Amino acid sequence: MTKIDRRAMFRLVGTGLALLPLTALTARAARHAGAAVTMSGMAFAPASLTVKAGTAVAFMNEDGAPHTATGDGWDTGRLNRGDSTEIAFDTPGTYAYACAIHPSMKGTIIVE
Ligand SMILES: [Cu+2]
Repeated sequence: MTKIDRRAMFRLVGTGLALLPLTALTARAARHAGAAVTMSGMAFAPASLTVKAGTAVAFMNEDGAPHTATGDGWDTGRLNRGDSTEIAFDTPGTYAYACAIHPSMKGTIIVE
């Protein structure tokens, strides 16, 4: 009985530790939240956005047509009118992206 209780406690501690990095990531993203890119008139606005590392960028579709913001290794998925998705940019660099449905729609996120 004592053994089982100890193991259960161990599992709880393990679960808590596993959640820590996720919490830290969420807190960091929230600190710089507020940047947004609008999909409107078949274009991303602003087409080029500069943010600090750790910023969560919200992509919001205001068009009748569905759009995505699709970069190298990241993707908002299909967003219909009124939908939005946040992508966190943690590493400095220049991130080009396009709409997977309308490839002529292009944008860039610059992370400093
Ligand atoms: Cu599109």
